[in-house]
Amino acid sequence: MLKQEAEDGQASLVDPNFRADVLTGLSARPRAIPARWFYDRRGSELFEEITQLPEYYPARTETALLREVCPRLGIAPGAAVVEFGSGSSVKTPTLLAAIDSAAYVPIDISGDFLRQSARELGQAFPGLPVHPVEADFLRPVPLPAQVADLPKLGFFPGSTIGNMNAWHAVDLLRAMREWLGEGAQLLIGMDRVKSPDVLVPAYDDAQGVTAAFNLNLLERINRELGGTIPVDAFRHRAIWNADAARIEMHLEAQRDVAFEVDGRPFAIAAGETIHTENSHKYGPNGGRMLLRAGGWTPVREWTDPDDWFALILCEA
Ligand code: AVJ
Repeated sequence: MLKQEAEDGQASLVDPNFRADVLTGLSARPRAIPARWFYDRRGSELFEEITQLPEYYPARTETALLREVCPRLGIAPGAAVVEFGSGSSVKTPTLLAAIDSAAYVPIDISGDFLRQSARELGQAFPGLPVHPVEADFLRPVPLPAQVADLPKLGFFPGSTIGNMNAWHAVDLLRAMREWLGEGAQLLIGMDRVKSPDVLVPAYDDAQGVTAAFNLNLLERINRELGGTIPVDAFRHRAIWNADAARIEMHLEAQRDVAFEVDGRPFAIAAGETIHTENSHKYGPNGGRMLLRAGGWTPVREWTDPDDWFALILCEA
């Protein structure tokens, strides 16, 4: 990794995969950059703000569901809880308080955010060993040796699985099954298909927090990859793609722009977009089918009264 000197004088590391994904994505047609690069420190903070928005129903719906469901999960004591994409671990205490777990392994791509929330969680659950893993869980994740012999409960909330198209989701589910091992269980949150009148505002809120979250990707490119992107020339767009059953987020150029990233020139015409995120939504059958294709057997499923969000417990 290459050292990058930030404005505050702190050296930080630029992930070579970030550079590669950005350069490839800006050159591709349609232009697209994977959503996982939203989550630098600022992006992770903005995402936490999104979860507090009145329009963003998934977070509060899932949190309420977890409160109701966790005490009735019937997980055997002594499991290691392995959370994929733990972020600030806001939902985790609800799970950890309800089951008698032996260890907690949060995995996240945003390192300093991860360590801070791991510390806070350790304080909230004294005596519970916490083993944070800074990793992109889309690549093979080595689980800490300390939990090797414990039964595993995978925790994959937030409908993060929705960021992937079906074949990548299946690959990831199969990989999780490998990492978690024989006899593992998985508790996964999946967002349901619903009216675009509910979906679109959830990704295009009145306060513009989601817009800031999307645009922060361009700021991050400028910060970390020596970019000269005129961020104010881009506008946040959220659209419901009914055929693919997904919300798409884009950054649309409002005028012709020319800029450099990592010394390479790019030109984007007015009206062209950079596709930055997919958030796939699943019906009950589609969701269960995806899990089965990923090697997991759904054993119990819970939804909120509106059927907006589902929590599914699976067995390997
Ligand atoms: C974290 C992927 C579940 O798709 O709802 C929220 C990310 N993007 N608002 C989602 C997100 C814009 C979120 N996930």
